[in-house]
Amino acid sequence: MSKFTKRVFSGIQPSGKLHLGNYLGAIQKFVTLQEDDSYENIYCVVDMHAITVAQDPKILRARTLEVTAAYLASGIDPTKSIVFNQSRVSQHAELGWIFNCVARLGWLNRMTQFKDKAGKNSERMSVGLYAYPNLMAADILLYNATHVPVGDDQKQHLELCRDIAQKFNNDYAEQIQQLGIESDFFTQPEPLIDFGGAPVRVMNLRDGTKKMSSSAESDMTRINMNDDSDTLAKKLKKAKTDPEALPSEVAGLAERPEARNLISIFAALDNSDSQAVLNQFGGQQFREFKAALIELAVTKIGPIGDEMNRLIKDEAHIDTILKDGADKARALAEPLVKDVKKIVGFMV
Ligand code: AQP
Repeated sequence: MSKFTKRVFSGIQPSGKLHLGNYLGAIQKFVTLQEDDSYENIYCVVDMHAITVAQDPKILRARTLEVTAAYLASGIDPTKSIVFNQSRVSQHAELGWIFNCVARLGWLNRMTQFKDKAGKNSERMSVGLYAYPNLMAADILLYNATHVPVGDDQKQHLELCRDIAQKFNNDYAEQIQQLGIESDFFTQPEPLIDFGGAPVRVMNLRDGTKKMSSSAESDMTRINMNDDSDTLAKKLKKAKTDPEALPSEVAGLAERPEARNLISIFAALDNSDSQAVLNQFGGQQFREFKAALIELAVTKIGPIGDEMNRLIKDEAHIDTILKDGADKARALAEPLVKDVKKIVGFMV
């Protein structure tokens, strides 16, 4: 009997530079959860998702090492959490295919991330990018995860994952029972989106209406986790603001996306909330606030970036961690997929 009552799964794609959105929306939460003994934590580098868009194989390897280094440098401890890369555990692909046959086209047609990424070129996009949420559901349900820490942008995919779990449980209720399983086969996972003071969504530094993202062309739109202190300071100094002084109440940020973003970044880095930050800086000009934000960001993110850069140089060490993690993940995934195969009627 496992000592854990809850199981966490989450992942990050090795598809671009890791930024502050990935840190505050995901990695910082992973570290918090790891400290809670009731959770068993599984953190994946989801390399199979990274090939859904055009990619360079030489860079994919480097990015996989970089995401792993970011996990470790942020405080994820491979002796406490399972850390591995997705493609090493083939059960992700097997369950992903079965879910392609469970999910409905109408469900996927509603996914806004595909629409955002494909734009007007949807005909030219890979089938993989379209079916991405089915593989994401497989990633989570393969471990019957109870909780999934993600940024707000992933909420819709999480809902689809829950729909897939429910449809599978319903469609195969009889076979599940025949296997001697009394309850639902797949657990409905709960998203963990807004906790620990993290902002719901970290926005682009040059346009507060867009999310901070690795695919934005200009590097000035984001803070990379391994930016050095000078770069970090330069980007925050140049971050877009407006001419007004900072308000004293959160309501005063409603029509001011850039101000709201910088305040919520400060709050997340400081483990506080936006109102507490405004209590301190309300009425002041951006220049004073930005100086404090730069100091805080350099203190919090600077050491993580330095440690990432140090770890990346030791490829063998990182690869050993990923291999060991994959062995542990496979031990959990293999029996589950075997049961799924029996349930759908495959000869195993
Ligand atoms: N801006 C963000 N604010 C809060 N959370 C964010 N996440 C990403 N961007 C933000 C969270 O980071 C985790 C990993 O994300 P991913 O690897 O699946 O990539 P993504 O969401 O596609 O991130 P990018 O950098 O924005 O990539 P592109 O540019 O390709 O869209 C997730 O938990 C996500 O919520």
